[in-house]
Amino acid sequence: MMNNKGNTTREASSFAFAEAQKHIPGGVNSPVRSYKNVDATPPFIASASGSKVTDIDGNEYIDYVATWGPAILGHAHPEVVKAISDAAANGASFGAPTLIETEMAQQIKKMVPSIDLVRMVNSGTEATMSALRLARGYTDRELVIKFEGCYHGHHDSFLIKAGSGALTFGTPDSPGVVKGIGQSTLNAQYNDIETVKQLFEKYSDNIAAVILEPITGNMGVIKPSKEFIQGVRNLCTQYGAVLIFDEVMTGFRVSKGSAQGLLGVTPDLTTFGKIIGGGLPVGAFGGKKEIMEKLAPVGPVYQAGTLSGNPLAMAAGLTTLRILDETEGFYEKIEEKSARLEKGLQDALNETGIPGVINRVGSMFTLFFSNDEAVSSFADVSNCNMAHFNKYFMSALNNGIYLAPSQYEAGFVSIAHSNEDIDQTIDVARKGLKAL
Ligand code: KE4
Repeated sequence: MMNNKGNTTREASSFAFAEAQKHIPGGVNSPVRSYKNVDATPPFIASASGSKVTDIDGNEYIDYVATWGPAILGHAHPEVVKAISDAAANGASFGAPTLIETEMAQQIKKMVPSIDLVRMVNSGTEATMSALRLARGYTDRELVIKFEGCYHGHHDSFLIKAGSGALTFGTPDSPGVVKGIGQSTLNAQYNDIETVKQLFEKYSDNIAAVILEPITGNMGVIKPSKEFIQGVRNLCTQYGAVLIFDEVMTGFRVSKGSAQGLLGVTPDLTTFGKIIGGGLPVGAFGGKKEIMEKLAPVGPVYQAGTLSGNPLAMAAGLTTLRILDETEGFYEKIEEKSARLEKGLQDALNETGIPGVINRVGSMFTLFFSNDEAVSSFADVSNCNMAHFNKYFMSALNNGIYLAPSQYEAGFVSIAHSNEDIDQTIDVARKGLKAL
């Protein structure tokens, strides 16, 4: 609730955070939730419904974190809630094959034609880690090229100049990552095909895979140039490296066919997460039959998981994907909402004269506090005015708008966001920009 200064009070969250820090490192189960880089107390969320989240102080916020992407239908969608509760009534997990796992695989294949076979796991990290091992097993090569600022989860091979929380906390090379593993990871620059060419010319047939976010979200939203994304595809084909699109965030977010459907570039393997779990812990990796069949129990590359494909996560994820696939005009409608938000934010930037760039693809967006004309590289993001971001973020939070607490993240619009939500967001944004 608002105090007499027109700010939300978060007293209960402050107490809860102090208590949580006695029992959980940093009081959180994932670092970005700690608000450490914005030096504030994170609201402890009590519930969520549609486009809103409510904290334990009773403050309601219009939500653009969307639990970091999954909540494209909005929170507590009735059909998803029912699917989870119906599944739970039959038992949470069996550790045995179930019909719904096949239905889930069929649904993913229907929406993403590059997938011949797909394996379910329990997180995006597990998906990318497994996809990399598979690519190494398939090619009998070791090196992987990733891109500075891209984040693929916290697997050792990827915590080298990673994005998202690793960037936010300035720990691009996390302690504990075994030197040898780090040496098998090469970093190129996003949207700079020359840096990729140079690595292939130098390491040629030692490169097992190239992994990238086909549209980034973990250094904020950055679109690939056609020359870059097609160039990466061509180099992988030329040198026999496996091209992995990490679509954990973009999968079913930016279009029904994911980023690969939008960009018209086909990877060899794709990783998924977030939306395909409908809010429950799920990841997946899939792609060409000849590669996927190297995976145990068919082939020699081992990968496993106690709760992989469990009935509750499949129920939540399959219900979500079917709604996305079968609702007439779903993506057109969410595009309209997202474009309305983008236009309003751009108008607010223009009116206040605050330097900023908005990058948006479908319902994922980032407002960069940048003096540049465009933000299309990790270097551009690194030049952003972080002091402006932090002040803007706090103003939004104190006025009921729930954003990701880092310039290196994406915001997400759901189908549940109303025009009133969006117009209120724009008003609050204008107020925050004016105060900079
Ligand atoms: P998880 O292991 O967190 O499910 O997924 C890792 C991952 C892999 N690939 C991409 C493209 C991702 O965006 C992610 C996770 N995204 C972050 C948010 N930028 C998760 C939030 C967090 O770390 O708490």
